Amino acid sequence: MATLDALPGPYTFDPATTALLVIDMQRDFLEPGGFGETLGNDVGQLRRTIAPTAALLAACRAAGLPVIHTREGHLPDLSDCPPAKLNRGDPSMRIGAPGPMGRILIRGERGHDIIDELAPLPGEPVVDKPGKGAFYATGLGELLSSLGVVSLVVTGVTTEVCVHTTVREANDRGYECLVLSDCVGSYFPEFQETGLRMIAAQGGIFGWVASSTTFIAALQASLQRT
Ligand code: TIU
Repeated sequence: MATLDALPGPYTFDPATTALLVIDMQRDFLEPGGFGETLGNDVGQLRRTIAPTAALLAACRAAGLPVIHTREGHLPDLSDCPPAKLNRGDPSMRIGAPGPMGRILIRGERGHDIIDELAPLPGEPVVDKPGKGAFYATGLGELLSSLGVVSLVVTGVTTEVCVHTTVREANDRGYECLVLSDCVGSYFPEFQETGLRMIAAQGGIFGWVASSTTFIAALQASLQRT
């Protein structure tokens, strides 16, 4: 077992039953010229997560933790995209519209894929999800059960949208979630701060929050003891 300082209090996990879940580190959200920037967002707010997430991936892979990536996106015929999600915003920038890196948030397009810096290794599962949460309409729950995972270390973008939705889904399903503050990002600094506070508030209503360096140190210390 390993324990680390977190908010609202110590987070204890067993590396043998813990997985890293990296949410939606896709070009459309993170790269200049992508969907996120097209919507008027500052991708720099998200790009600061790349370096710490790369270090985290290296540490988790070295420790033998399962690493699972997700991507938000839709089938080319949009049959998995409900009208309530599709018919929002400027029609020229909607899901499925031609964007700077292919059709926006469509599976198979360049913008939909994960950024090169954090590319999945062969064998690492990539869960394609049509919603904001990673459990809705995916096989993630079955995958985690098959791996015997009970604790989730969650990173990715954006803090208040897909990370939050996924953590709430996971919390309701009984997973103990640790969100790493420097490895999650929002286009809006105030949502980043409040989003993290909401997770750890009320005694950890959705989970725990710590920095990636704190988690990596606890992970490596626990493995040295075994
Ligand atoms: N992955 C994810 O968070 N999808 C979004 O659409 N996020 C926004 O903040 N828009």
